[in-house]
Amino acid sequence: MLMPEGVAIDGITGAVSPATVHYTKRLSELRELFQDREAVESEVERLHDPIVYEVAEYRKQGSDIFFGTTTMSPGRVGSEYYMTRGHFHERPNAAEVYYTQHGDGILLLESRDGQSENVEMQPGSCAFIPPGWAHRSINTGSEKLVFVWMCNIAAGHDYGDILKRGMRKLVVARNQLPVLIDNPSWGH
Ligand code: M6P
Ligand code: ZN
Repeated sequence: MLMPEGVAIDGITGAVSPATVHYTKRLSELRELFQDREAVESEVERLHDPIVYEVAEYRKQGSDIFFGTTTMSPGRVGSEYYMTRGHFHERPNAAEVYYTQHGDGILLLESRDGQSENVEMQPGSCAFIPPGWAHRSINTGSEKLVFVWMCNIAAGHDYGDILKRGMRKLVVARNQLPVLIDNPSWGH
């Protein structure tokens, strides 16, 4: 029998305690996400392959839900802000919830047929990600972006489609402020 347990989540660092999985994604692992590949290489060099985001999970076998945090560093590659890979869920009926604890960001969503939506991420905002929508988070602030997520344990991550076609919108800095623009290489 699974036993109840309190899990501490630090709203500033995103630390989950106890956590069952923890991983980091560095810029060199995320090269393909950014438009300006030369800028990626020079930032990898200049910042010694910085951590773009970290994920800490709490997952128990025998449960149908799991949860955790994603903690994103502030930063940009050229004019594009740091982002997660973005994925669809493999399971067609699997939704997800993102509850932002710290920082400022944009949650970009995209349906299979290319409809684009976005939800602001700021402390206290809780985003509902419906089944069938790819989701990518972007840190548009100058501090860490920390959010708690929760979804079905069997939701599954489908990265391939978003990696191949990119997302329809890019989030870029214009006069130091985030704006959404059309992705010129979307679908290519
Ligand atoms: C959120 C959740 C995780 C996901 C993470 C990083 O925290 O949706 O399931 O793994 O973001 O996003 P990605 O896996 O797309 O890089
Ligand atoms: Zn997801």
